[in-house]
Amino acid sequence: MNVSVNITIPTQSDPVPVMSVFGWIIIHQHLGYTFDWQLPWADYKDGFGSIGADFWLGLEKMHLLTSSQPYRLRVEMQFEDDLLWLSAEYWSFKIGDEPNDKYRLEVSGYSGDAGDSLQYTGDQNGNGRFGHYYHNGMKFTTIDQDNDEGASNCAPNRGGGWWYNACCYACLTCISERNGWKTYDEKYVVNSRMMIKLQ
Ligand SMILES: [Ca+2]
Repeated sequence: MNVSVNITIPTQSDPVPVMSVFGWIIIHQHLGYTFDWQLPWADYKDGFGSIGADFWLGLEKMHLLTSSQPYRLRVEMQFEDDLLWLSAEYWSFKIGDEPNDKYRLEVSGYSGDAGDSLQYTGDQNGNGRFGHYYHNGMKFTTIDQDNDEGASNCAPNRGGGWWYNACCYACLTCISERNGWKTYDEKYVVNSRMMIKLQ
């Protein structure tokens, strides 16, 4: 049950409208593949889209909220073909500041049925590109600001701004064949949303 609510962002005077689902605030929503997520740093910082459709709340607001009080993160995703909805939750979700941290991602306390694609360290045999796909602790990167661990910028070939490493195991702002949450499957994520709630 989605309802529109106004939230107050610490240090900002104007209330911000968002969609809320059972007390979870939607900070990102990606519906199908009509929206072009390849937007510059300024847009990812300030936010874009509309709350009932494709939507990004904005990194500065995410930072101000999650640095003022402890928040949880819930990611809900629908995959191609089987159209299953799966989820990944993190007990703690925090976005760093812009000057020092470039909106670094901090998550911990995973639970869910989609797998922990933000902290992927290779398979149980030690295979996989250990470390290259680990998103927790990464700075944010956009087409015009390369803060990722890859030799070049990960964003241009993948579609949108994200907490890339070198480059991604999870991406929810990418073009179809890159948009995924690969601890579940190699399938694309068709629809997704990220939501936060106070601990
Ligand atoms: Ca780079």
